[in-house]
Amino acid sequence: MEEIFKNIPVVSYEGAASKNKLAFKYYDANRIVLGKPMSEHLPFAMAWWHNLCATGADMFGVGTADKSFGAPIGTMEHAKAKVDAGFEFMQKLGIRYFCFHDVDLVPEAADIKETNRRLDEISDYILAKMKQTGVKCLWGTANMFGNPRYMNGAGSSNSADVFCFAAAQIKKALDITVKLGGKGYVFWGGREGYETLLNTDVALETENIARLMKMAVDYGRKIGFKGDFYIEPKPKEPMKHQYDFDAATAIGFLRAHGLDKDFKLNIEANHATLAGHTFEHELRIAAINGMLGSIDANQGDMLLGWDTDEFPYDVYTSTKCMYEVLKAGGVSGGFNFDAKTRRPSYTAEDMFYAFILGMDTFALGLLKAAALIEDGRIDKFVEQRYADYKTTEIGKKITSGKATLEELSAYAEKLGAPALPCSGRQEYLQSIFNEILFKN
Ligand code: XUL
Ligand code: CO
Repeated sequence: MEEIFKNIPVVSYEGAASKNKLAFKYYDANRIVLGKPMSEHLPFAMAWWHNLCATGADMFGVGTADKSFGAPIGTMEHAKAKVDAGFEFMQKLGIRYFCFHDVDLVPEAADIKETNRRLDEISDYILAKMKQTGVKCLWGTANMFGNPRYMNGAGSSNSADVFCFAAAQIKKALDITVKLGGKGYVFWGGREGYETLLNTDVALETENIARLMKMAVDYGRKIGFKGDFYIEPKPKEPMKHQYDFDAATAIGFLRAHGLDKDFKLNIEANHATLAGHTFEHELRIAAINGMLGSIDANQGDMLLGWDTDEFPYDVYTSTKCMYEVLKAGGVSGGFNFDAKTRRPSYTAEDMFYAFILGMDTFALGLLKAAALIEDGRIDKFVEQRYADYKTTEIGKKITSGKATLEELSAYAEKLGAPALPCSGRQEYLQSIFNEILFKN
């Protein structure tokens, strides 16, 4: 097999002092952090769509990057060239997982039977590469937003025929995910939402989405899928209102429809910020509800109100993310770089620099989050802040669920007026965060 990225060597760890552009400065796969190698804390994944398919095209212009990998675009030869490029890329970076949409893998044909045949062919080809390299599939999904038929959504479409087409695509994407041993299956409801209530039956649409998910669970379990289904919340874009607005909304939806045993969440940083939350907020909400499944690692731009899908470089945020992940005992899924190089970063080298940046940013985040936990001052502060509920009789009664309003009212009357709660000490805690972040 001819090498595709000829001028790129295998990327290895050289430490923070290295000036080698093609080396990791912080990601040291075998370094033990809190009892586990970095590579186990950080099961990184490559997104097929951004890395192997996207050319940097936007609403104002055609792509800048050449992703032909030496084959004519739109052919099965090209689909295979992408597999070759993807596996070489992952191996050179030590990336152990990939994620895909069905139509990232093959060009969609006019007839679904032919698309499915192509998917069978390409998945055989991918499977052979997986066996040779040990690279694994993190998750698969069906693209139910790109084709014009999904203009009103998939499960939420007003057309029953489109709904059936979505079901067919999910069935095949699940077949391929299971064939490739995927750990998860994602529902990102890109167009599962609406533009105006004037033409929308929200009750029917949301119930139909749940019906489609239930069918996916039933079929997946029937064919031996043991992994987690994920909802990937996002509040808007492409639709104005999307039903899976944020983690709390998605959890409520899953519970309301009895899907919470089979589903977890795939939390994406840039989706969190679009929802007006921080990444760490969404991770915390998922984690405390037992639903932290997987992570789409990227970042947005606070000056732009859309999903810019940038490679993560903000170490404050990656530290806060890893703090949540460590506290939650890790993720069952992984860290998929749902991120693309900027339009002017159009060369093959840029793809590598982007992953080096992302992997180093998360490695630093992991190291700093572990240091925050080992330092213990922040944890101790939080524990003391809520000490009432562990140490006082009345506090313990409240958390045991045995207190009544009458009793608490009598207690309050006896007290006359409560003392002010203790100081929140935000500035002091932030100074600890900085101290740890910038300490060598
Ligand atoms: C879109 C997005 C998707 C999902 C998979 O914003 O994040 O790429 O991750 O469909
Ligand atoms: Co995503």
